[in-house]
Amino acid sequence: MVASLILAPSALAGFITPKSGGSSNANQIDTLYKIILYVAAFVFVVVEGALAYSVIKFRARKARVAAQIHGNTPLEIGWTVAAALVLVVLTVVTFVKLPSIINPPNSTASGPYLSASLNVPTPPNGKKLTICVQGRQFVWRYTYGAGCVNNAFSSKLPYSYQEMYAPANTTVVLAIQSTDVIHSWWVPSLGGKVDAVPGYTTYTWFKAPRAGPLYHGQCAQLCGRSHAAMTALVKILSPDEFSSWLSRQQQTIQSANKQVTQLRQILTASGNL
Ligand SMILES: [Cu+2]
Repeated sequence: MVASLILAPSALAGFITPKSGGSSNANQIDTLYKIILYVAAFVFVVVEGALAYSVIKFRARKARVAAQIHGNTPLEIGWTVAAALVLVVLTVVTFVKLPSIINPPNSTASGPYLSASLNVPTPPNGKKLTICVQGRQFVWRYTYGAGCVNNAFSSKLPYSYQEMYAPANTTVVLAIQSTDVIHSWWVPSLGGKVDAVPGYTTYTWFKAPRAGPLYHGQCAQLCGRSHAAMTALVKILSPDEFSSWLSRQQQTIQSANKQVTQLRQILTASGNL
């Protein structure tokens, strides 16, 4: 019963293999992982099987003297070449798969997200949405829009904390930074795990195939006492829903700022500030 549960592929999915489904790079990482896992499992079974067979079949018995064999050239060449071939195949497969993991694909959504850059990963058609991810003890902050790395405050870009909103079918490039210690951005279903390092900007991307899902993530670098509380959520919306969410968010921030300004004026006037 337990064995059949363990052997069922669905029970294994996401347990000993990477999560996937939220973005094509996550799927490619998952596929590559499985290819290597299955090849390694096959080698393990063959080697351990031969070992177990030999240990049992040729075990010490009374009044029996074991044949002393020294060296077997064909066998030794055989397992050296076989091991080398396995490595060559895995290397080739890995390098064939790598571009689809590293390079962002084209956006399919016709959003107004066009931004060019020299050092940021950019899909071939140039259409992408840039979101800055800023780690700090102990929360993630997301700033939306091109220029979020340098001009987030002067451009008054909309932002949110902890829960990121992103459009489906759009290549979303994340520029990842930290304001204090090293954090690590990791939403398993969306692919790459990337460190947020103070003083540097690192990058990853995702392209969600459909609107609706809510993906869970967790800071993957021990960053202090409340590291465990540093979770992340990514909600995928349709491009239209995303646009209206973004303008709503901008209005909410503006009116909150207005209230703070008013409160400050009242407190200053009454001598309480
Ligand atoms: Cu952290």
